[in-house]
Amino acid sequence: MKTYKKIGLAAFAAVSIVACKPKGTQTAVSGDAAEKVYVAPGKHDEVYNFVSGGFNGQISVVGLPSGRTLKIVPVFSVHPENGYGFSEETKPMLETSHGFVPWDDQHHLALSQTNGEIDGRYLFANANNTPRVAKIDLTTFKTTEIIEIPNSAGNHSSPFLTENTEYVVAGTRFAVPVDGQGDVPIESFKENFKGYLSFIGIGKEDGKMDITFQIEAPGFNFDLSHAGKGKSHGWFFFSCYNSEQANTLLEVNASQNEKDFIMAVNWKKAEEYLKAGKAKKMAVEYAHNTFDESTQMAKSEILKEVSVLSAKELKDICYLIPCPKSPHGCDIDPTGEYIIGSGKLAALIPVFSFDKLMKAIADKNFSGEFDGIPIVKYDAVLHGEVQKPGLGPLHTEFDGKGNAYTSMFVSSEVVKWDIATCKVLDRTPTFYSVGHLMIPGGDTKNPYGKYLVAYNKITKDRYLPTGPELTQSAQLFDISGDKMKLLLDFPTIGEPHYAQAGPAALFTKNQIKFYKLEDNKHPYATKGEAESKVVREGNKVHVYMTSIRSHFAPDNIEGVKVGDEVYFHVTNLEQDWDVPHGFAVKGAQNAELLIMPGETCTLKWVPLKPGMYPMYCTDFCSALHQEMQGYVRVSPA
Ligand code: CUK
Ligand code: CUA
Repeated sequence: MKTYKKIGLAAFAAVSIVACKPKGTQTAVSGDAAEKVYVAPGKHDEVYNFVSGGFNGQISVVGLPSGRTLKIVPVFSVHPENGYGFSEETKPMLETSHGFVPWDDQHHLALSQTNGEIDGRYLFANANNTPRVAKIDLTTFKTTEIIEIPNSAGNHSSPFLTENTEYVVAGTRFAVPVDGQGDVPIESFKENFKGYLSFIGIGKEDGKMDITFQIEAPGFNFDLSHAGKGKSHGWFFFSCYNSEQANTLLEVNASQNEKDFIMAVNWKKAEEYLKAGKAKKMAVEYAHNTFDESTQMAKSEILKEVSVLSAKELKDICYLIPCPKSPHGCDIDPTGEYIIGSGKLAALIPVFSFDKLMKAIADKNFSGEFDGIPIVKYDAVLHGEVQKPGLGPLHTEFDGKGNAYTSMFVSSEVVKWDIATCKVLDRTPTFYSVGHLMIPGGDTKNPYGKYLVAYNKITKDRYLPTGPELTQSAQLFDISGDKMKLLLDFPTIGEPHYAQAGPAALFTKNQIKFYKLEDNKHPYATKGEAESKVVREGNKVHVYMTSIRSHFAPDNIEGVKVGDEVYFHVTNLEQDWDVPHGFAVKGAQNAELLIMPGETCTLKWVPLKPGMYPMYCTDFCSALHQEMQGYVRVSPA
């Protein structure tokens, strides 16, 4: 760290590409680590950790402190293991205005909150590539809703939520021309490219997502954000930068401000303007996909309009706080007073004060404006700067005891500092190049504390090699004492970015163990073997099929012809926890089905050649599982 001051910006940029191994650091595993992470056979973990899958597109559920993977929740990528995106019921979940998009890049997660605390109801997730936000129902761990974000490209600044889950918010990563008007010269950035922030309202009772309004801001690229809480409830804070040179920044005191900001957004004020009819209706196209738990069918609708408020015209909903050098993370402490911007290339971490921001806005203590948005003076809103925190600050979380923890990507470490004094208290190496870090409840009003998990970008020598691609990984630290202590390394599914976590009891209390057969309103449900049948409608063949330990009904099917569209609607008649049945047929173009007790799932198959096609249950369900099979005879057309 000694040489830190002497590294010029150019050198800094170079090291930021290749992360360095922390110096002089042995693997300092805590002496009592084994005891602290050991969860005895048959015992449950203390915490649920929901981890983003990055380019894997899914979310994994990990128990802490053991690091055991409990489940992969399919969200934005098809998942052959349980037929997500392959079954007729779930295909509509992956529809977009660009058609069926069966993959995405999933980075950030947000657990629903009530009064600023995790309430265990929903988990929200973003898709970066084709901009979407998903909702996972935590009673079933199923993705039940996906909404596409119009006027947006790269949905990285998302999802972030307000303290009562009034809104889930998504900012565009790429400034873009509005939807439908994208065929313009790239040179016309200044006139045509805008940065949109989407406020997705969450229904109080049904949890349904609806894009209540968008705010049209200048051509910024938005990065991470967090909502205000407590005293700052009603505000949102986004880190942002303007990668193009087209702007009106010349009026600004350039040395300090450069071109990077935290944008403070007064969303309560925006709501007032919306109510007062100040929004314009804009024609757009975006998909809204919902999974109906009673029929167990998803449907996809294309919506065609969105309400847009202009930050420039309305003047007092957006303000810019200068923030040095490519801010990435933007985090709000549990009290709602401190706003922490992490400039990836900055040599310090600025901490802004919400009270000072309010005063600066009231006093119009501005240094200029950027495309109509006032810029408050850096010094007027600064609480303090954390000096020499390390290299490459990215993300900050909190323990609720007045401490902040920031990930340092370039110097591969986590740094603990005191929010009041901005003094560094402790630092610990990570292996290697930590991106996000996460403390259970660490972005809420009431952090659970105790653990910190670092999600690392590179593992190099930490695990058994597996060819050119090595596992991604997380590291668990004990933060209950003054010093952070390394407890455990554990591999992750895909590339982990952000994660969320909370005490297990918040989630276990709501679990649904199976679906009640009597409540199954699926149009092709078969509620008893006596009702099983094969129905032909033109070239469509509907097989109303049941599964129960250990047979299918019907299990021998004749009368199917080459080129028919065969739909196997399989209802699992079991009414007990943890008894799924699988279903697969030879040559089927889709994946298998994995049908939960009381559920109906549908596999579509178009046989291309005459012959005898075996089908079978893929999930070992009883001693007679291997007998759970049948035949489909396919005759020439
Ligand atoms: S990003 Cu991954 S390290 Cu997409 Cu939140 Cu900061
Ligand atoms: Cu049902 Cu194996």
